[in-house]
Amino acid sequence: MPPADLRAWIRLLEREGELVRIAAEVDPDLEITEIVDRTVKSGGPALLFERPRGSDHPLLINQFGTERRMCLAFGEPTLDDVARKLEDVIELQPPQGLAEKVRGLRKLKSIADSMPRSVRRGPCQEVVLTGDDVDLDLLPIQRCWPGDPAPFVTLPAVITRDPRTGTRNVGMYRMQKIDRRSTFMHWQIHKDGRMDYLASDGRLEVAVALGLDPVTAYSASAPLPKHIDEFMLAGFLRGEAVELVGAKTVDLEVPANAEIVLEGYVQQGEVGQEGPFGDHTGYYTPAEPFPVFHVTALTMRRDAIYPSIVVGKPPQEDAWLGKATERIFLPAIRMTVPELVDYDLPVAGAFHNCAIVSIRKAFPGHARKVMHAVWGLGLLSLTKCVVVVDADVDVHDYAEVFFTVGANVDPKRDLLLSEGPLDHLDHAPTLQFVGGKLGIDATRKGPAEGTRPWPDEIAMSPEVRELVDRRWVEYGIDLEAPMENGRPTPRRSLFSRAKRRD
Ligand SMILES: Cc1cc2nc3c(=O)[nH]c(=O)nc-3n(C[C@H](O)[C@H](O)[C@H](O)COP(=O)(O)O)c2cc1C
Ligand SMILES: [Mn+2]
Repeated sequence: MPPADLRAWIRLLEREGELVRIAAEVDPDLEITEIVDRTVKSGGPALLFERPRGSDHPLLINQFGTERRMCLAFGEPTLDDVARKLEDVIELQPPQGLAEKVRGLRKLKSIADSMPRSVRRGPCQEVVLTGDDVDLDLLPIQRCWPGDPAPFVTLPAVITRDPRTGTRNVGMYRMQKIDRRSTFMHWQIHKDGRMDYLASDGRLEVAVALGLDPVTAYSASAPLPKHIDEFMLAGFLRGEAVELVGAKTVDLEVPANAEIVLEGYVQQGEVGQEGPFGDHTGYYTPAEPFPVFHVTALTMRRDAIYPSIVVGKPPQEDAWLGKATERIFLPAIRMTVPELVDYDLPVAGAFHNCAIVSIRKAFPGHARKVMHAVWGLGLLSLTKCVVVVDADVDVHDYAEVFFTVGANVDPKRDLLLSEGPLDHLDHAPTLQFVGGKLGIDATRKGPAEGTRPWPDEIAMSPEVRELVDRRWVEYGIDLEAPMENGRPTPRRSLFSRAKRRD
């Protein structure tokens, strides 16, 4: 079972040798970033800074920084196992026999049990500061990069409600500190929180939860369709409903187990210049207008722990939050694109720059159909470059993908230049938000698509592979790289491979 709250998570990390406590006083102004950057890039542990300068609250960072910790957070051996849990309910079919009916009911119950549950009290409200007592200076908010003009809250779960439908949304949107009682709210143009803001008749109440159990924290970053409550996904993935308690000064509910909660509101038309910010693109996002978030209450546990994350030139800690989404959403994508076998969003591509997709190709033009499907799917629609390969290519093995693109592509015939919406943070297009897209069809073609017959790829016969496997010791050749399916495992660069589906 995944950890119930941030403290249970910290205990688990400690038991697993995955956390280091730093007793020395360290400055949240830049110094922590440099420490974390080095730690993340060498696959190091989560860090609990016990004495961040200027604050009584410890700061937790790099909790998500490796695949192993991400799997510990979800309580599953691999991220594909997390995805399989969802696949099970997504693919629920009318049951046949009695045994299947019982299994089906159990699955339906797991969905019903995922709905958030209201409770009367929560540790997140042990301390309640309202009005003039609200003071963001109490928290060790990090200034991450030298060009950042102020400290930024970087790991928040921002809770809003759609004024028309009443549906809750939870998003992870960074918040630049303005003063003791206000921040900016950086919901980008394609995000659900911003839709709620635009739908409001002036003022929109907002609550921000900080320091959650890791699955609920992850769920804030999950790109669910607008009408689905991210806390429901969290409840499902945790196997236990998220418990919510009524906020003190706004009509919203917040996770009872949070370390810290900020309550308040944004007002339409009240915007200021947010940024620049050293962003996950590896560049500074220039200053842009975003709404001001007024904090009406700061509630917290008595000895609250403040969670943070640093983004920047990839790979950074957010790589594994992105990889979790890549894996967890595969079954959902397959619902609409069933020919899709697997996909990979390279960390170095900052997730929106490139998608590698493998398909079971069944008809001429099929690769192009899938490119358009990707460009029509949720936030994947912002993908700048889509590479399509056949089902037998391992999309997580970038050397194999590069080989396939080089070998199978006639640039004149196989590149599709299109256009459409692009990521808010993409600085390359001439206009912000919209620009060119590239599709690369690296599948095998043939006469049906108007080309010469396609040659066969070279492969040794299975009998000879088995023979050599059997006799290997006899030859006395000591190879360093272990064999995998009869060939040496390719050397993979950092983060190039999330675990392959079985
Ligand atoms: C560490 C981290 C920081 C993020 N910061 C922002 C941000 O400042 N603004 C934003 O719009 N999205 C940001 N995102 C991405 C959103 O959280 C993500 O797109 C999510 O789907 C938004 O929720 P929504 O789909 O309900 O709008 C961030 C993601 C992570 C992992
Ligand atoms: Mn959403």
